[in-house]
Amino acid sequence: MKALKLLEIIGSDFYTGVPDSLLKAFCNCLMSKYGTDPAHHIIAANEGNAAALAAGYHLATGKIPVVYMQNSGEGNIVNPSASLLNEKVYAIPVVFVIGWRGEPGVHDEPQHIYQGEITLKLLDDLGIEYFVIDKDTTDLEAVRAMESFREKLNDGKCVSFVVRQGSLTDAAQVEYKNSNIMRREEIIRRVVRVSGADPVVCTTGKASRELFEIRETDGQSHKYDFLTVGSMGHASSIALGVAIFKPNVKVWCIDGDGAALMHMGAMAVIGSYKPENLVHIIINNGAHETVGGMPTVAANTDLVAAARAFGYPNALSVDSFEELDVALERAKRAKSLFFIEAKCAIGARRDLGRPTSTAKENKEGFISYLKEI
Ligand SMILES: Cc1ncc(C[n+]2csc(CCOP(=O)(O)OP(=O)(O)O)c2C)c(N)n1
Repeated sequence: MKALKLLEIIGSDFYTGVPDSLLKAFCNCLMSKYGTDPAHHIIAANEGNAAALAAGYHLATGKIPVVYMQNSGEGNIVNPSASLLNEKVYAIPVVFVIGWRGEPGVHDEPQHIYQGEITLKLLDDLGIEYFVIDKDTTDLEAVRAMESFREKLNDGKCVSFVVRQGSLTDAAQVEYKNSNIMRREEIIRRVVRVSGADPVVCTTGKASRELFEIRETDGQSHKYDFLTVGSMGHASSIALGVAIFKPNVKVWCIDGDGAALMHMGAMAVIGSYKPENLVHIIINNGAHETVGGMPTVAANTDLVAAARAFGYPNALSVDSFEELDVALERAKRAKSLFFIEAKCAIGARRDLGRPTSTAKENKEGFISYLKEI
């Protein structure tokens, strides 16, 4: 069905969430209809934040909000669903729209497989009734589903549309761009040129796919890299764990702005412990580029000031390859925690591949390498 039709059928005037490639048509409709006008549409830092923001909208207006997300964000809504929205607590009605990656029987990447298996079960456990939208769902069926949802919503219950791959169509064309010049893949190439044989923990999405391909084309081992293929927002904490327990090894974290914002508390903890051997790089394109380019708030956030405020002793921002190379060399030699924001254009190579080894092979190679060094 058409994404715009689903918006009409739900009929809310407030939407918040974290974008998803499977919901690209839905997100693009919201962007072309509302942009990021906070009266109607806010892209949240994480899905739990979106659920809480939706609760605030309901408290202030008495109306019913919509929270959209990829099913990987279900984990982030468990706590606010169970302890804020649930009818045994405040009974705050929310309509969730969830993209179903890793649906059993549909080929997908390793990070989506188990989450895909438990997607509906988790909703059951959270007491959230759902309707699955697939390619054959008619507008009338969606209208009927929404009618039956209304009764539940009136009782303060949450409901969900779970969207199968390829089911929402007719995306409004939205162009996402900024004025930065550096490309993410080239930034990563320069990071690994300087990091050499040091371990690298890389964030979720295309950054890890690009890192994998760079190692392939340069004929280097993948043993240096831990690819945080799922668990968006947690790469820097993984890197912190490695850095603390491998104090004589320089550890590099390649992070994304969307990911860093998602669990920004991690930076406060890193800045507080100040591991001397950690370099934290945020590639800031101000966008969730991997899932379509929808904006994050990072284009308007002073990440360097944030890092400094969190206690990082060295923090700087670069927006050219010359500055980046200088900053990376400084970070390599530094004897204290280092932060680099690399301002980046939105976009990626069309023919970008995916890791050809399994997640477990990646982990085992990384563990053996950490034992060696
Ligand atoms: C908890 C969670 N929510 C949403 C997603 C879907 N997702 C994968 S990558 C991505 C965007 C990441 O944005 P950013 O960190 O800025 O990196 P970029 O894609 O711009 O390189 C999103 C939203 C996810 N994997 N996990």
